[in-house]
Amino acid sequence: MHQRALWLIAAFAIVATEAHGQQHSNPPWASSLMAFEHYDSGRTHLFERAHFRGAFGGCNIVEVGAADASYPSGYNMVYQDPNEIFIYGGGYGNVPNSIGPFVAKVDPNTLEPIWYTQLLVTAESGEWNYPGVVALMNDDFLYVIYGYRLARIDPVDGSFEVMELPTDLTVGAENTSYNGFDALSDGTLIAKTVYRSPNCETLQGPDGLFKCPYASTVPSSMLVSIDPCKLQVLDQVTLPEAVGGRPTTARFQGKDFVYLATPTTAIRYQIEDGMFTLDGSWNPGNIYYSGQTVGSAVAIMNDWFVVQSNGNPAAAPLSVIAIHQGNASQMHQLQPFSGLPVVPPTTPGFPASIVSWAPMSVSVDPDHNLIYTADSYPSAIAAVELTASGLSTVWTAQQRTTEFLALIGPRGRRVLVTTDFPGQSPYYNTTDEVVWRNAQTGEELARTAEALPAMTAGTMIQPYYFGKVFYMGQEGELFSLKARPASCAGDLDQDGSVGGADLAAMCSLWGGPSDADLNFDAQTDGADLTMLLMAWGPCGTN
Ligand SMILES: [Ca+2]
Ligand SMILES: [Ca+2]
Repeated sequence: MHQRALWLIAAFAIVATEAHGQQHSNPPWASSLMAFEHYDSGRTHLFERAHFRGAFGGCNIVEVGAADASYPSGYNMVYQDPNEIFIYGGGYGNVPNSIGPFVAKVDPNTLEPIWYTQLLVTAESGEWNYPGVVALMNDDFLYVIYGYRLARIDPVDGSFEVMELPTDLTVGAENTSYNGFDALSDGTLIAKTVYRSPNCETLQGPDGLFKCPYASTVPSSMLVSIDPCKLQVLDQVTLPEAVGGRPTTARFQGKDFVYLATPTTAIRYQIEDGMFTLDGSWNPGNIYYSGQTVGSAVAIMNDWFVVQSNGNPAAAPLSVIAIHQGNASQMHQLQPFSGLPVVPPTTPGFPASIVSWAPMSVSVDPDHNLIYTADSYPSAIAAVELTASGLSTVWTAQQRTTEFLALIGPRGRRVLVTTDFPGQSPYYNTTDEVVWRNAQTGEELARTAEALPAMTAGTMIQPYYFGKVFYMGQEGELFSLKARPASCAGDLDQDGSVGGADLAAMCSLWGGPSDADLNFDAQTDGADLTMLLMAWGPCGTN
């Protein structure tokens, strides 16, 4: 009896840890599964505490729950814990119903808004409506950047204070937008502008960049540092060139840096007491091949700066580029898709010479020195390994996405989740499927059975607790998705059979939403117990 009790306690402990996660420290972000768009300041997109609850090497199905409420052009979500979740959106001014930036607190079970704060109606203000970001910091406030403003929001009721950020006088405030921010561990926010040409003021959202014939004539981007406590700008510098990708910060050898890919090279600034100093000693020279375009946001993988080229449509295949933070002359490059045929998807407005477009940035797994890359034109994604001798391709798979690649799960059980729209044109796809892949091998593990209304290009599947992810449709749809074994819904500890450990785990999670909510109704109750008992025994036999 005593032994059995201990065994049950052990089973409870394992499942409880998986269900709720330990409190991981990730300053300056709140300690949660997702407090920032890419979890950490290094933009790894690695969400270790989100789990894939399907089977590796088995048949999985995807359960879909849909919201009645509408959250137009959702960009990202952040969580304090499984019950306190928030969504930012409205920033794709070219999408129907996106009237301006909003943040909402969402009931995780019904997906209804608890509060909904419309920060600005850009149709009334006459401003460029372009996506920013929301983050939850370890001072327990939500910070959202949008246009040329930063708001600090009280997560309890959605009330907010707002500050205006520096704007460019030549294009005007109405054409200045800060596309996201990053932060140092002490909380200092780092943000950067993009500009819409005043000749393209009729174009909203990303159209203001991708469809504007004057997009290359805008001023060089501005980099600012902000004290979030005082809502004060600490420093501002003009970058050497216009930069599209969002800034990425890293602490290396005791110093704080911000890294950016420019249209010709990679640069970094050291940041001390909020002040920027361009570090000219770190200069990799030209990092692109002929025909390539500017890299998107940088990811930091251990000692390495990692970026992929072709953030804008390009006439040469994409490169993955790794540069050592300690010595910029140590650089590796690989074109993982250069051998693949490109059947031009005829994206309206893109020249016929285009063979590559990758609006997302890389994702990285620092535990395995693996880099995940995607290109919407050859319609492929890949895993690339960084070793002492350079970069090499581990696997490639046919998949067409314009989204970031979310990497979920603990070490040894990593899964890559992103969208796929086979046969459709990038930027103009009307539907998306969602695909889960074994991140080690590329093997497809699960896929939504039916196509969902399209996401906006350049967003990401949002990992959540309990094996779920959230999917934000561009016109306001919000779905929760959960992959699970087709024939073995009750195998909670994933040992290949449904038995006493799974029953014990379910009892420990009884009540609300949990990993043991097998029928996906946000309650762990008798209906789930019935499903578990019906599946009793080795997987695949019931
Ligand atoms: Ca089991
Ligand atoms: Ca249930």
